[in-house]
Amino acid sequence: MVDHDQESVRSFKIILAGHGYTGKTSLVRQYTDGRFNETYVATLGSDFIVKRIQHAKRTVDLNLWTLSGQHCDISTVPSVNFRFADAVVIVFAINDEKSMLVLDQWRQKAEEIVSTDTIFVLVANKCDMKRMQEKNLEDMAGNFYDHYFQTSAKTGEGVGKLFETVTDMIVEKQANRTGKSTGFKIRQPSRRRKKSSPGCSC
Ligand SMILES: Nc1nc2c(ncn2[C@@H]2O[C@H](COP(=O)(O)OP(=O)(O)O)[C@@H](O)[C@H]2O)c(=O)[nH]1
Ligand SMILES: [Mg+2]
Repeated sequence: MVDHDQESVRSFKIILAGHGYTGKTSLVRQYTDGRFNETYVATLGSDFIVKRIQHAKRTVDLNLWTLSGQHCDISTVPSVNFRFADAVVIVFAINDEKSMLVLDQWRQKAEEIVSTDTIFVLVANKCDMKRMQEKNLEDMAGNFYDHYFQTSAKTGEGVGKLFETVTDMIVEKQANRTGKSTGFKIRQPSRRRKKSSPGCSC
């Protein structure tokens, strides 16, 4: 017998990438458990958790992957990590300049393998802290991202909105493909598709 409940479950792959210590694991934990931990436990390789949500009367499994950001040379990160991603969330911390400098490298690494339909969003995390520079953080998104968010995994600010909006965007992209637009507007970035250049930024 066909299980119609199971049949209607949709599954999305969302990958959080970016420099180490920017709060990727904390963002996922805040979203899935509503908890924040001050203690740092480095992600080794990659980590994965599923959050089941209801979205527009459908059950959706969000497969949330976090990648280790402890790479001296991002060109050595296997791009296969990003394979089949519906959305790539690139995270930096507003108090960590280094994490801003490697954004392009992470984005280009993901672009080596994802489809042109993959959603790219940029997240400025740790918004509860003092920022490093007075630079307009939104400018960092340039023309490369579909959306930009400011979050604090510590206070929870912006975290629900981040994952909810990314889910909306994935649903909209898929609906567009089948000609059933939900009306959710996605900014159209003028992404360059080019390979990352090797080089250690440590
Ligand atoms: N103040 C503050 N600290 C944060 C925030 N997000 C993460 N942290 C802290 O930053 C450290 C690194 O967080 P983690 O999620 O492990 O970073 P990851 O390496 O990117 O996965 C931990 O000590 C967290 O408690 C945030 O939004 N605000
Ligand atoms: Mg981590």
